[in-house]
Amino acid sequence: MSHKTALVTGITGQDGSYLAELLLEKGYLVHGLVRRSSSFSTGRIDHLYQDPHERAPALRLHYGDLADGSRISTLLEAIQPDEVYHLAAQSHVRVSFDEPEFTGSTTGLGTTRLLEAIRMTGLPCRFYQASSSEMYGTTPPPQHESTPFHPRSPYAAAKTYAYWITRNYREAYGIHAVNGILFNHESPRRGETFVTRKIARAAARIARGEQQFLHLGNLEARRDWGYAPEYVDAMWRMLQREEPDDYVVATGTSYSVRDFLTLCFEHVGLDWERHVRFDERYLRPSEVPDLIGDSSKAARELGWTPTVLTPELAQIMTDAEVESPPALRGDVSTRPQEDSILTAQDQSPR
Ligand code: NAP
Ligand code: F7E
Repeated sequence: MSHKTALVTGITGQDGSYLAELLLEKGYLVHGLVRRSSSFSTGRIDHLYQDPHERAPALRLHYGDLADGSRISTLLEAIQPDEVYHLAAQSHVRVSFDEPEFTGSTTGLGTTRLLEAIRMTGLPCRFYQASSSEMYGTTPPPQHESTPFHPRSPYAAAKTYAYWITRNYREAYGIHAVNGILFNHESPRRGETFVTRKIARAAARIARGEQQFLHLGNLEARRDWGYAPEYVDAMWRMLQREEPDDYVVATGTSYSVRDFLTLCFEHVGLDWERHVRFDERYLRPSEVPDLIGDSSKAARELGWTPTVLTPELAQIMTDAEVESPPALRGDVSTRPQEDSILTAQDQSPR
C-alpha cells in the first residue's frame, strides 16, 4: 500500500471519480478540489465519502476554483501533495464555441495557475496534465506523440496552450510534469451531453417507451472511444515513471457516431434510423473528422494496453442505462439539455 498524498482537480467529473477510486485502493490520501455551487456536485464520488466525525477520512474535499490562483497556492502549501492530477476543465467542445474566453481561462490558464503555484511553493510534486486528442484536430490519423497539432475549437486551442505550458515548466524549471494525451474515453459516468452517453441513454429510454426521438448533429465524425476506468490507470502509471514524458492513450480503433448508434440501438433491439433526427444546432463551426490514437509508446514504457474496445463499451453504457433505477433517471424531458440552452446567438458563428 502507498502512503502518498495526491491532489485531484476535477474530482467530481467522470475521470476524477475513477481516479479517486484507483488511488484510494492503492492506499493514497486523496485530496479533491471542488468548486462551490448552489447544489451538490459530488454525485459521482458520494460512494467514496467517509464521515470525518468518525475517523480521519482518506478522501478529503476542498472548495476551490481554477480561476483562483491564490487559493490553489494555499491548498498546495497545506496539502503538500506528492502527485497532482490536473483534470478540471470546461471540457465540452461544442460549449467552448459559446464560451471561448471562459474556456481559455479555465481549460488553458487553469493549468498555468497550478504549475505556477507548484513553482512558487517549491514543492517537489509530480504533475499530470489532462491533454486531449482534440489538439490534433484535422491532422490525419493515426496520431502519436510527435504528430503536429491543429486545434479546431476554443477547447482544443486552450488544451494545446496547456500542453505547451506543461512542457515549458518541465524544461524551464525541472518540474516533473507530464502530458497524457488521452483520446475519447467514456463510461456510464460520462456527462449526459457527450454523444456516447446521449446515445446510450436515449436507446434505453426509447426501448422503455419514455422517449420517441433522439436529436443529433454530425453522424460521420469518427472517434477512438475507450473505457474511462482503464484510462485513469494510464494517468497513474505516467506519474510513477522516473523521467517525465508525454504519452498518447488510445485504443487504436475508430468508429463513427453512426456506428455507435448502431451498437447501442441494436443492443436493445431497435433500429436507430426510425428514431434519430438531425438537428443542425449540434454541428460545430469547425469539426474534428477522424481520430485514431497510436499508444504504442504507452504500451512499451508504461505497460498500458486497453482491454475494452468500442463495441463492448457501447454495451456497458447501454446496459447501465437500461438497469439504472427510475429514481436516478430523472425526467430528462424537463431538464435543461444541450438543445434547450442553445440560443439563436449561439448559432451565429456558422
Ligand atoms: P468532466 O466530466 O467534464 O469533469 C470536469 C471536471 O472539472 C469536473 O469535476 C468539474 O467540476 C471540474 N471543473 C470545471 N471547471 C472548473 C473550475 N473552474 N474550477 C474547478 N473545477 C472545475 O471531464 P472528464 O471527462 O472527467 O475529463 C477530465 C479531464 O480530461 C478534462 O480536463 C478533459 O478536458 C480532459 N479530457 C477528457 C477526455 C475524455 O474523453 N473524457 C479526453 C481527453 C482529455 P463540476 O463537477 O463542478 O462541473
Ligand atoms: O462529440 C458528434 C460531435 O461531444 C463527439 C471531450 O471529452 O473528447 C470529448 O470531445 C462527436 C463530435 O466529444 C452530437 O460533432 C454528433 O464529432 O461526445 P462529444 P468530443 O467533442 O470528441 C475529447 C477527447 C475531449 O478532450 C473532450 O473534453 O460526436 N456529435 N451529434 C455530437 N456530439 C454531441 N456532444 N452531441 C450531439 O448531439
